[in-house]
Amino acid sequence: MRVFYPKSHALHRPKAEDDGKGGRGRAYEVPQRVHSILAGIRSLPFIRIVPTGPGRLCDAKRVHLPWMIADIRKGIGKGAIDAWGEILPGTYRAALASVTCAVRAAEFVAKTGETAYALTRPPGHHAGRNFYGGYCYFNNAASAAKFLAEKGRTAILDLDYHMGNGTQDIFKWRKDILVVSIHAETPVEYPGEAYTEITAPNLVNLPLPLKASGKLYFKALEMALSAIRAFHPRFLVVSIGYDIHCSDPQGGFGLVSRDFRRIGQRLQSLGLPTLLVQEGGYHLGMLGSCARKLLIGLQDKGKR
Ligand code: OKP
Ligand code: ZN
Repeated sequence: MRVFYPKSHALHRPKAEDDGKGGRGRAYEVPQRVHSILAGIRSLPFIRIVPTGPGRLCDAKRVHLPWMIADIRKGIGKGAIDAWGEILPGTYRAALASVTCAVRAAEFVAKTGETAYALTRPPGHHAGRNFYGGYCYFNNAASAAKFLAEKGRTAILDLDYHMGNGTQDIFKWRKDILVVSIHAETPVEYPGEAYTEITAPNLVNLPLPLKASGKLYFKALEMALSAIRAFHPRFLVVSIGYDIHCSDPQGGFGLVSRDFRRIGQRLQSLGLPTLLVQEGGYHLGMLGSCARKLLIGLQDKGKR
């Protein structure tokens, strides 16, 4: 299994963020997230970690309108849909490196048929064709999926706690890309009412109540896997967010660390060339073990 991460992700280094109550609080989407995940998986014998270099404009252009890319590059901020799309001096370069990291990992998956993990940061699934926000600027998973869809039908499974409204905006109504998403019900949770209820024949939304139990979660996961099998894809892209862990400060279903191994096993059971793309997950002390268990589960050949 190959793990890619953008060398320059730390150019995007928010210190504080809107606390949703009219004030400022500590930033959650920080460089330490990548370091925590790398520390958790580094000793796995079956992975090779590959840092990726500067971003390529073409990777953002695959899924975003030119004005939106320029908006972020110049720091204008017109495309931001909320307070969590702040553009800092290093944001554009980090976000572009992040989307290219995902596409490079997709190139590896297409070439080898093996599994790859793109440790992208900043994340991407709230970025749509012409908008961004929720810590996201360019949609890493969507750009990678679009690349893969040129080679064959591609299913995206979004397992982040928050609904991937950007990914759904980009791919709604496409016949060759399926988007299945398990998330905490909006409008209660981010992204809120304005971005919920995207309906199209190729979108399968499986909203769960806040604090849904592990039992309910794995039921939803089985439904998601059925929908993916019925689509007969050639590739699988998984938007993974460790904010589904019960102790995450921004989310939390009733999942504990060992559940990530089972998630990995269930994903592996599809038998598809798979690309994992990092989205959320904000408990810095928990990210490493979640990632480690997920990758071990993906490697459990033939289990479950
Ligand atoms: C990004 B990802 C509201 C806080 C909202 C923004 C959440 C962005 C989540 N009290 N914070 O999907 O993990
Ligand atoms: Zn999230």
